[in-house]
Amino acid sequence: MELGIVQQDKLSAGTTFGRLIKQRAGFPKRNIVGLLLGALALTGCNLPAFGAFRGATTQGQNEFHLWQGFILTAIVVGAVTWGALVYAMFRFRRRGDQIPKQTHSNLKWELIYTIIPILIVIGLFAATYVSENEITAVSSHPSLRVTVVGFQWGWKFEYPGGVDIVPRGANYPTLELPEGETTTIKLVSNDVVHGFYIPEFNFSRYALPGVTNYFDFTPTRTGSYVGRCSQLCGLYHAEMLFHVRVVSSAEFNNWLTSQQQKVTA
Ligand SMILES: [Cu+2]
Repeated sequence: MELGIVQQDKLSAGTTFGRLIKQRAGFPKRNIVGLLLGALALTGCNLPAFGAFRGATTQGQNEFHLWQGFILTAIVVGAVTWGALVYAMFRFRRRGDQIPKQTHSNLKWELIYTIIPILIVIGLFAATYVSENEITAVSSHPSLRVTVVGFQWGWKFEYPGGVDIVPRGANYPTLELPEGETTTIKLVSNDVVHGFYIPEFNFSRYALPGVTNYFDFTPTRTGSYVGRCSQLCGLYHAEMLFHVRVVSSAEFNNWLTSQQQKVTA
């Protein structure tokens, strides 16, 4: 009996903290949701990039928003999971030698923790499906068509009018693109598999021998970007660099005209 009293004391001491937690748990959930939404609204469009490029093309920005959505979902899932874990650790910690109330299964909660993850996966899948379709869509009337040829070890950019931009000595070739206009890229390889990768466009595509790939770039801001080969393709793979230069439409037309005149001259 005495042992029972001791246990009772231990229990009552333990429950003080439990009551505290209970009181805290009584903090209206609406307030927490409100706080989270408020924080999100305050940050607005300036949500962190979570390590990705924000994208210098409409396609790249689309990809970036998909990335943000995935990371935010992961943060919420992580917060809920870790929150539940830590709460359970303190709320239901061992308070004495008494065996706690034995419970078995809870249909409501089991349904909730089965259905919510399934809905999250469906949501992520749907968002990916929609975004990827938009990113890989090829315009039927692009402003410009450029053929990109990957070869061991360099890149060749073929513009209309017989303009070929190729590596010259130690100079990497530059892919010129007009800002705000859609360029369709036709990507091929002359020999082995190469990876046509422009990090700031959030875009990479294999250049495969015997396969022709098409995709669009619609640059949203002028500037210079780095391009590289993302597939180990042989001895001088590391030399497969190129520049990307996005200029205004007028500047681009001047450049292309002058290059075309050089061809005919
Ligand atoms: Cu390569």
